[in-house]
Amino acid sequence: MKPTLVFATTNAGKLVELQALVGDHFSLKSAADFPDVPEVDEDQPTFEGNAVKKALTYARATKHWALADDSGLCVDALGGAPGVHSARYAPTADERIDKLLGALDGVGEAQRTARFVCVLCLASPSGETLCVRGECEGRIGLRRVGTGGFGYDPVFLLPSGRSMAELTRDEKSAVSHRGKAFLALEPRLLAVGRG
Ligand code: ITT
Repeated sequence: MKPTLVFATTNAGKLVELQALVGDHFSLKSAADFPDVPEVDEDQPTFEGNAVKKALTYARATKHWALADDSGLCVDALGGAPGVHSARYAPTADERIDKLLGALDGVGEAQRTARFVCVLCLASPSGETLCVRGECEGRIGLRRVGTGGFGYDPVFLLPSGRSMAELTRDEKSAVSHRGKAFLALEPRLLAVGRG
């Protein structure tokens, strides 16, 4: 029987990407399957801090292995913002993109460099944690391109010139911050999956 792994996330976009990566090895659940677990206040100053907090909360409360993803977009011309505040930069995904494009109004192409960062934290029911980080370099485009992915993907341009939202799910995982973090965690996850 496959062990249970709880994705400590309420973000449907992350869930779809992570499901494709680990679904073969685990019986997967998400935060939606555990409505009694209180919402985690993501008040830590780092991606690592928030990822550990989310993973430990779910591992301890559910007594299962838990995996959390804390991620965001760091824009050089904005001093690394929105960073750990990416999900709360504005109320909706559309408004977040509008705010970002507005903040970069007048900033030339060469200065629009940015990176997506993802920290994955795996926590055991007894409270041990392992964190890995993945990053993806690119720049912020002048307008939205593409309909795939989620969040800031339509305005994140890869070195190829394509936006993240133009990639298929598998193409995105091959280059993305989340895909890279997952690769670093995969050996440990597979060992947990074997029991
Ligand atoms: P959980 O905490 O429940 O996992 P969340 O959306 O609040 O969901 P975060 O606090 O980690 O997650 O915020 C991450 C935000 O960064 C996310 O809402 C997007 O706006 C952005 N983001 C992260 N990864 C992204 C990706 O692959 N493509 C586009 N935007 C991304």
